[in-house]
Amino acid sequence: DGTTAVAAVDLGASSGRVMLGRVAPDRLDLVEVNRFPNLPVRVAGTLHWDILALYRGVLEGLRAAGREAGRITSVGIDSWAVDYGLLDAEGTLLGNPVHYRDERTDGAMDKVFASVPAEEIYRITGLQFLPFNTIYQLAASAGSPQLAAARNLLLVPDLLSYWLTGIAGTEVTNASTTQLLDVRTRTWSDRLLTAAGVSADLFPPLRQPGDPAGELLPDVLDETGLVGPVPVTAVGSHDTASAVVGVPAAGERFAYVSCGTWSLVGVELDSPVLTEESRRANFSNEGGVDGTTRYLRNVMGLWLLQESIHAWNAAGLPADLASLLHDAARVPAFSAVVDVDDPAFLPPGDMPARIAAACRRTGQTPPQSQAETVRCILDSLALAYRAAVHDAVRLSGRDVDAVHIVGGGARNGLLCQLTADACRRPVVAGPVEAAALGNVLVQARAAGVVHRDLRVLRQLLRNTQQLTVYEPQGTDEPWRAAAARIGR
Ligand code: ADP
Ligand code: LRH
Repeated sequence: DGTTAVAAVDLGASSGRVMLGRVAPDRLDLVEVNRFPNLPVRVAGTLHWDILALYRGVLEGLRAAGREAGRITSVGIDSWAVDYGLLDAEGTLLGNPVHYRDERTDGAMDKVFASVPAEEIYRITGLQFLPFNTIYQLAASAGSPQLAAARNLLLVPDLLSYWLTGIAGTEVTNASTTQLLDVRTRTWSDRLLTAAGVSADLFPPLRQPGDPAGELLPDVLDETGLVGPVPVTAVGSHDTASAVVGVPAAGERFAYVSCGTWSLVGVELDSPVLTEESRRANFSNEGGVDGTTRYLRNVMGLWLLQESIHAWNAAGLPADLASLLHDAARVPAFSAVVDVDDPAFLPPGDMPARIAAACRRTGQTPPQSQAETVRCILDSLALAYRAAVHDAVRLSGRDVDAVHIVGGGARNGLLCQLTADACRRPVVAGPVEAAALGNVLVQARAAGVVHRDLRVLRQLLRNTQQLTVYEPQGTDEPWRAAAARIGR
């Protein structure tokens, strides 16, 4: 039919999926061929990713993609950032990758700051300070037999790519989230590698989105029923980098909320902002596709909602997302708001109880029902997006006319409307699968199927994907008052 078929593997913190993309210069279709839950496992007190279950989901997805399309021109992989597997001298995985929400990084930041001050780390990396950045995970496991035995460190998408191809590399957008990369040169910082207690040769060679990343191994072709050769292509392997490619913006005056388990809120720039003010606002200069800067801040995201539903289900209370959102739209706004970025919300646990405690701490009556708790979460997320968009604009000097919401949160009409109201700008919601689409597009242009220019790729998204616009309603006043209640 004149289209080229590529498979995009996109692993989020809540689910993984393999999507089949069919692309031509004026066509972009995406079908989900496999989706699987991403369920972490606590073993001996440590929270791990179930990496083999994820890999099985990838293989099953590739098989399904082949059945659907016949021939697959390329495969690309993206996932959540910062986490990694360690390989020994024979290339065997040394233990399951540890989850970034595991508490082993408690206190690790201060350990690193003792050798390199935070100000200097920011000048080198431009990265926001999150307790689970790879640099702190490594510092936390310094001196462990596992790290001593390790010959290679592979970030999660690079690990899966290694299993598929036998070739090890480090894709640069995801490498930028380690806080070990120099933001200007986009190469490893010796000073920070030393502070983390590792040497540069732990990392396989850097590769850029669009670079070839090997071919499926014979055993993988057997497992998946695909007919070789099937090349693997490096994409923006950080899911957020692929999601930003997948933002259907016209021009450059836009902000985005990549809205899934996390909400990543910011703008796209040509060059990093490394000012002291930017550091104090904890803004990140993450590496984007085509050398762009993803100038953004992490907001705790729909994790708060996912984990509340989890707690209610565990307590035997019925809690399904659609009816909770329906009910939340019918309870009063701003009854209570919390600072969603309070570190108390980071680890897994009883989120409704933590939210109630945060309300009490700030002199507010805690939510009295599930619907009120959900409303509190959504009002509070919109409030955090408002602050992050304002900070991004103020610190970068890039004014924005619209806020794009992509990812699963684009399906949440109440959240989209609240975001439009809070940011005082139209919200364009969709696509839901922006990361997979960004992944597909970077593969398609490496295959020469579509134009190289990001703007042309985004035009293709606007022409082919279903988008919903939410116009701002109400005034800024209640938002300002709500922000004041939590001191923001
Ligand atoms: P991740 O990539 O981090 O796993 P996703 O982008 O898949 O996350 O988004 C998952 C989130 O999207 C869910 O936690 C949920 O809040 C939201 N979501 C998914 N489907 C719907 C829906 N039909 N209505 C409202 N929200 C939805
Ligand atoms: C979103 C994400 C985000 C990171 C976090 C660890 O999935 O990649 O950009 O900060 O996971």
